[in-house]
Amino acid sequence: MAVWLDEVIQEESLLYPGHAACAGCGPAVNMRHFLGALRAATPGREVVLVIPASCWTIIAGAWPVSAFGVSVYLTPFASAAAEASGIKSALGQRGLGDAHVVVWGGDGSTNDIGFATVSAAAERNEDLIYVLNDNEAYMNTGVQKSGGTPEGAWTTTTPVAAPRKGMKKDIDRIMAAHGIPYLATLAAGSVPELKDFRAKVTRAAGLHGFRFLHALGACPPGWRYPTGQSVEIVRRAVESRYFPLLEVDAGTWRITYRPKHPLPVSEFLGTQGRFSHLSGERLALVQQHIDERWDLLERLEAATASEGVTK
Ligand SMILES: Cc1ncc(C[n+]2csc(CCOP(=O)(O)OP(=O)(O)O)c2C)c(N)n1
Ligand SMILES: [Mg+2]
Repeated sequence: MAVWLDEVIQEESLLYPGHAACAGCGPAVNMRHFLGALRAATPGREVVLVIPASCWTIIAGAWPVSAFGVSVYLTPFASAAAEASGIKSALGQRGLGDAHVVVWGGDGSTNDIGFATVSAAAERNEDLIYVLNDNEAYMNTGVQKSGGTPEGAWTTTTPVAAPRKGMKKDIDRIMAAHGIPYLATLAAGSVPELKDFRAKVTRAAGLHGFRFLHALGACPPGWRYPTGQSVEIVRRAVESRYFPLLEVDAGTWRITYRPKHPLPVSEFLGTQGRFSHLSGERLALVQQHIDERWDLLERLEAATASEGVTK
């Protein structure tokens, strides 16, 4: 008990209370657990957070104050992964190469505007942890559609009369195709999910090279629901297979959590105003796409497990 309390107190000093996130901000919960798990896995190792333009530019606070107990470096969208590569190299030259350099990039930044440098850093296998902080739209500028916005969703640029066409970019398969050492999805919706989340951060912390962590974070103003429901909504995202928990470790795909009785996806979508215009055929189509992606993941799991992996 005492050890557990001690860990929590240490985590308090990584993201301080009083930061500028909205009430109920899912990514703030993820940040707290990510930094806590990283610190617990590698005590004493410095952490440098590299944050492209996003809600987190604001949440971090304006100099000379900071909401973080770790170093923070703010960048434009397009250069975050390149600047992080440079920071890692410069720290190495100064004998500080042990530090974790972490990019915390939004879905707009990662899928769209900053993707060129993300892909290049992955291809060079830079020694970075890249966290995709996925709240499924450009939230800081008022909810515009990004490549990470899901099928059928309302945003200010995909209004109810013409909601998001096509499916969310499959960034996990795109990043895995770079042959990176480790990729995992993270969600903090329930205690088993949290254990899975923290185990994956621990795994990533112990590896070298480009590690990609894709964290789903619920956003009350952007997804349109009351602030107290963020954790339950993320739990439903996992239980409905809307957001599968998986990892790709040295090329081997693994679904890390299988809902025993998967919820219909409508039980996730129905919690949020951004989907309230969907019904009938549209809902059935979303369910079909969710089922197809799960089948694909199972095939990837079976194929990489039986054939072995060459890296
Ligand atoms: C090149 C460029 N285009 C647009 C902006 C304006 N802008 C700042 S934050 C932001 C939203 C970022 O969305 P995302 O990456 O998903 O992060 P979130 O705000 O959702 O955390 C935008 C569009 C910018 N800073 N730079
Ligand atoms: Mg976003």
